[in-house]
Amino acid sequence: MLTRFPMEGACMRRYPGFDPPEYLDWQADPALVAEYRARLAADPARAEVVAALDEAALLALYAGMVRNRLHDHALQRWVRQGVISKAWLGRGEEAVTIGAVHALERGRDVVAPMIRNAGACHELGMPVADMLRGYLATGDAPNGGRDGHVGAPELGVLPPVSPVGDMVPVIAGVALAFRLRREPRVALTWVGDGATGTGAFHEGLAFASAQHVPAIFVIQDNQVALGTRAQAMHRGDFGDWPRALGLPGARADGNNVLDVYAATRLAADRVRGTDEGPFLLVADTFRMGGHATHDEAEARATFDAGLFRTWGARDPIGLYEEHLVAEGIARTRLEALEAEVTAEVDAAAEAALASRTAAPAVPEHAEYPGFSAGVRQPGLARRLNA
Ligand SMILES: Cc1ncc(C[n+]2csc(CCOP(=O)(O)OP(=O)(O)O)c2C)c(N)n1
Ligand SMILES: [Mg+2]
Repeated sequence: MLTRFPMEGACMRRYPGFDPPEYLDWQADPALVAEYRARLAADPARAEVVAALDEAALLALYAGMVRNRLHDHALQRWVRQGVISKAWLGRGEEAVTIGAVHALERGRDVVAPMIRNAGACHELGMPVADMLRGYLATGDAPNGGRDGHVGAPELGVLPPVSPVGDMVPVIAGVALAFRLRREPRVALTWVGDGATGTGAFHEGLAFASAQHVPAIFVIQDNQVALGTRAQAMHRGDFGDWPRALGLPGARADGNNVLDVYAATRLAADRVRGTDEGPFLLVADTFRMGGHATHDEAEARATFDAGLFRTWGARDPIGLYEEHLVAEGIARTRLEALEAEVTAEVDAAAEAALASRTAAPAVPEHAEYPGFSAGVRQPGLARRLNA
């Protein structure tokens, strides 16, 4: 039985020590709930997409965001316990990942998440235990324990890479293949506000644009990159970029899962099987913590506390709960679903930990033919380190 932290007007359990302080005693601000619901009614095309969602689909979006947050809590717990040294979280940005992924066709479309979009993996079918095994680098992790980046190409999820922006040209290529083969499939990747400054982003987008590929690029504008505020990196507004680039585009409230869902679905409908793409979607949100678990305090010291307050009040899970309740879904229904997902993630964490003894890391997995042989050349390692 779950012990529930302050419950009045909120559903999801809050976790002192893991949740950002702004989420701990989260109470819905009626004005923000009204704004959230008004946003969904404002655009008739998006409203129609949302209206077509049945209760099961609405609840799946809820479960997906809760799963995403609890996956992050599991990682935070391990960092605290010294099981792993650090983790990258998607806290406060769950709606951008979950809304976009649910709008795609599972088993057909392909996504390339950033590490902050880990929720894409579990929502496209990767067991949470496998995602966690990736962090533990066990021999049975999806990538054999090679590093912390896991994906499942067979499920349509490419593994993330460290160089930010690099998945833009990759996804452009995937989408080009779809177009050349005349397959009605869509490829999507998220790009951070910081990563929009890379050459890879601009080159990839220019290529995708010239080739009219069926891709969606989501600028996930969480307003910060490492310890730098977006204004220090950019002038102007991302909302102007689609027009500047001559591309179809739109803006979504990145803390409103249904708005992201509808915007992505409309974008996918537009580029699927046509030469209208690519589509550039700008999603506004905020990183409710550090770049990763190691610099939470630094982020708090660097960025204005008002930002955390403003965006903390817009917790994408809390606001969605209020919307669902206003739509007639009982809080007890949401609580039961949350309990189910909590049990699922707890069991996944246990299973992943068990892999450390059942399937320890395999040193040979760290070797790549050619490259590893090269590094073993006499003197090369010393020269590389020089
Ligand atoms: C090409 C490249 N340059 C620099 C880095 C170092 N780096 C890692 S994350 C990061 C900031 C990314 O910010 P943003 O794109 O806004 O994504 P966010 O972390 O906010 O999700 C940087 C500069 C990198 N990984 N790759
Ligand atoms: Mg950013």
